[in-house]
Order: sequence, then structure tokens, then C-alpha cells
Amino acid sequence: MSQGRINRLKQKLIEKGLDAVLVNKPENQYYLTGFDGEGFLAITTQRSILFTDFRYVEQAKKEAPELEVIELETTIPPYKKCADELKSMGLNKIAVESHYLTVKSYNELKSFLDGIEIVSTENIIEELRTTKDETELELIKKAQEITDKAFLHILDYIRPGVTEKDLALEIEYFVKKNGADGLAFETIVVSGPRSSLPHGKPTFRKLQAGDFITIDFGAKFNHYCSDMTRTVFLGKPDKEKEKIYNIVLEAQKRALDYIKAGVSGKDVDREARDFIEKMGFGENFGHALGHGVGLEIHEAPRLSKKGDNNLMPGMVVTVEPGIYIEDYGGVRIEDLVVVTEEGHINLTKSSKDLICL
Ligand SMILES: [Mn+2]
Repeated sequence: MSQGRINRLKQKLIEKGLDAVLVNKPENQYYLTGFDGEGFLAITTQRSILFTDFRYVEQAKKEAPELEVIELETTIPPYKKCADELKSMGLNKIAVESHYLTVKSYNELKSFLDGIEIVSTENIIEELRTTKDETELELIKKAQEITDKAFLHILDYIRPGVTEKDLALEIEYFVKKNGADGLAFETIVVSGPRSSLPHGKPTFRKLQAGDFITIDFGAKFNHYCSDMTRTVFLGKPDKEKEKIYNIVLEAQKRALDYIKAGVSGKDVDREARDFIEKMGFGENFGHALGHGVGLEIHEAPRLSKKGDNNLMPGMVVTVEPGIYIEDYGGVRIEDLVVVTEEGHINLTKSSKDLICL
């Protein structure tokens, strides 16, 4: 359990004039406490309480010994137990995670709170999570190492006749076999004309000569995610396909060169987007340039047209421009980088030269 993280949250509560925050989102609960069982937290400026049931009481004591654990009983609604505890402390204003708490739970909680004001908070803990400490960076680095190894491994499997699903399955087996908790998200493998689907699911389509094959995947290592994408080619690409690949690669390089602490996510996005637009493919790059990665595969900050916040040292973001042409194919190249004062550290080691198999 990280007392430091909880203390930073308590500080934020004071700044925002809140008496407590209820934490229901599992990643936020894990981040603050190290406890990854089911339950929810009530963090007040004075106390850190975990509400959980019999199944997790022992686990909670071991994973988060400094937490106060209140055991829920099957006969009493969980939010009644919680509300009673909050009322006994004489609190006035508590926050809930409006992007996560269900309407049902919210209504239940409200009915038991007898007038304590409930306000929404969306990002109070997510903001703390944007900059990673050394321990977190090590875990993300390790997750990406497994991912790079898996990419090298999968290159041997890419040949005509193999299906997209075959590749996805082999990747999953490999990352688990090599120490990952599992996948960070369901692997994307799209080939041939299907490679124009930015988030297509793998199918039984068989690879054939002339295909772009885009593989977007990541591992989870001790709760932390990695994320990378490579597009490879089966056979020998024609001039047009080679050109498209090189435009995406150059756009990515420009964005990477631009990254450092103090620049905004919006400006990094613009760097890649301007180049792709200039080359005539602006319409074909319809998604954001990148996103933060940590306990969740998509988290703050965003590198997008809306990314107003400035990057800070220790943020971990993806840089993933792409070009997608309907019924023709597409290319995406994605690296995972740590923002530093002067630039970035690229955690993705796999080659970005167009690999032709
Ligand atoms: Mn990504």
C-alpha cells in the first residue's frame, strides 16, 4: 500500500473542499492501496476505509495492512453500512466517481446519506496516476519487453495461409508463457483490405501475398499495461503501399522528436497530423495520436486535438499515427514512450523499418 499516494489524495480533498471521496473504480483502488480484490474505499481527510466482504478480508489485511477494513454483511446493503460510517463522522460533502459508479449504486448511497452532499469527480485519482513513479515505470518497461519479444516471435508465424486468429492466439499464449498476467487488451490483427479497420477484430481470414498485416497488442505485467503496433508486409510492396508506410513512419518520427515535458498533447498530435495532411492523407487519419498507459490501457493524458494539458516527466504515452483506406488497407505504427525533461525514452525496441516477409 502506498501511504504517499493516499496522502496526496487527502491533500487534494482538502484543496477541493471535500470531506471524502468514495473510490469504486478497481484501478484507482489498486493504485491507492495495493489491494486488488472486490470492494470500495472511503478516503476521508482523516481515515482510509475499505468496505469488502468475507471473501477478501484476509487478502486485504495482507495486501494493505494500513487500511481500516470494514466487513460488509449480506443482510445490510453495502451503501447503508458505508453511509452510516460517514454520517458518524459528521461529514458534509463527499465525492463519488461519476464516470464509474452506477446510477443504481448512486441512488442507494444517496438514500442512506440523509442530506450529506454528494458531488461528482471524474479525474481526481486519474490525475494522480498520470505521472508514474520509478516502480511503475519498471513494471511498464517489463510489460513492453515481453511485448517486443512476442512481436519477434510472431514474425516467424506470418506466412500465407495462416489466419488472423492464429496470430492473435499465438501472441496471447506467448505473453502469458513469458511472465505476463495476460493481455493488456484483446489483440488486434487485421490483414489485407481489413487492415483499414483501426480496431478490427481478428477473423479466420487467411494471410496472402500483398497484404499489410497490422498487429496491435500489449501485455499486462503486475497490473501494468504495455501497448504497441506494427504493420508488416507479406511479399513485396508496390510503390504506393511503401509510400503510405513511410508517411506514417515519418509522421511518428516528427511527433516523437517533438515530445518533451512542457509541450501540450494537442501540439504533439498536430505535429504528426500536419505532416499526414500535407502528404494528402488527412482524411485517412481519423483517430487521436496517442494516450496515456498505466494500470489502464487508455488513460490520461491524451495526445489529441483536445489534449490541452502539458506533458510532464514520468508520463507514459503512446504515439500511434495511422493511415486507413477503405477496401484497400492501412498502416499504423505505435511506440510506448516515457516523457522526460528533454524529450522521451522509447520503451518499444522493435524495428520500424518496413518488414517484408
Ligand atoms: Mn494504443
